[in-house]
Amino acid sequence: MSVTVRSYLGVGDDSSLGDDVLDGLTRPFKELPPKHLYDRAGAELFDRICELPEYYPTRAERAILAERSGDIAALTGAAEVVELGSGTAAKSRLLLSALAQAGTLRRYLPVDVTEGMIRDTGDALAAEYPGLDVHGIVGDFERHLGHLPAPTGPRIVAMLGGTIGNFTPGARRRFLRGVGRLLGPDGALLLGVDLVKDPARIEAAYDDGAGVTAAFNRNILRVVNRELEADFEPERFDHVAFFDREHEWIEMRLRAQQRMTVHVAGLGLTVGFAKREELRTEISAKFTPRRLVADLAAARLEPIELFTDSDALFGLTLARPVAAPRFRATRNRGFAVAA
Ligand code: SAH
Ligand code: AVI
Repeated sequence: MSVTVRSYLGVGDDSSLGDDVLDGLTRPFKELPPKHLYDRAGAELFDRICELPEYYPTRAERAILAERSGDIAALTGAAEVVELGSGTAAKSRLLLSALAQAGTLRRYLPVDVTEGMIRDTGDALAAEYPGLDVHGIVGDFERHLGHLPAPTGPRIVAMLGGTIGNFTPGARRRFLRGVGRLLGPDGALLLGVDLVKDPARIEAAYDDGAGVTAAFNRNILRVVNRELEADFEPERFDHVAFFDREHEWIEMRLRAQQRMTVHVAGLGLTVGFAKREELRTEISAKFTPRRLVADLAAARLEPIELFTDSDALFGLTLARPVAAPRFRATRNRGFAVAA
């Protein structure tokens, strides 16, 4: 058993917060990428969101994993699990236990921007699963996946919780193509996606009665204040969450209650907000089976299974690389796809 943790977030890098603030707050429609929601406080708020009555994705995905992890273990024979955006790996334990029980599990490789979470989760899992090697990567899954070691056996790359929905559609397909290259020939992708449903149900999940999601959303301003010496007053921004019916995604925004000027001393930047001006902090795309299959196909992946919970709220797909076509020469010196 061993626990190794490597960090690829360089000193002062903090997953490019400075660049993102400079880019995102100086354009006409202001935006910050959702990865900055997750410092330690943000990660704790996300854990509380997962327990909320309105936030169904975690419970639904946990139910699917509880029922199907044995099937996934049998279908993949996986020796290792790479988990992208692993968080506290609460649900991942269902999968790891099924693989351990099948006798194939050797290594777990969590990837997350939040360092404390990788360290704590790595130590906890190594203690829970005797003989398990943990190789944690503290980094940005959009920039640092090249640092993953080569597979040592059949590999599952898992992205749970619907995190894939936080990409815009073009970026999502590019990302999936990159992930496909990590699988190796006998690997599989395990992807959790929130499904399209009644917009009122989705909006309630992102605007809970206890105000936990609002606190999670405002926390991004606290991160910018702390890391870049900014003077945002988070309480002067309202939490906004609405379902965009055209794109079929939910958006989280922060709306300035009045006109204000914010200073980001660390960047020498002054930013003006008009009254009711909004800053987008997250999109969370919802999927139909058709959209999911099309995204996978664009990344040269094909579904082996699409599992859902009993209320069809959430989907968990197991996908594999599409076998490369084999070509044979034809008589007129063209090429045909071999059967
Ligand atoms: N997989 C867990 C956690 C989902 S929350 C679950 O299903 O409950 C999303 C997680 O992804 C957080 O832990 C966050 O820190 C991480 N994350 C978000 N953007 C990231 C990025 N660009 N690179 C690495 N980790 C990221
Ligand atoms: C992690 N991610 C998939 C969550 C989601 O549902 O998009 C984050 C979240 N945002 C608001 N509530 C939860």
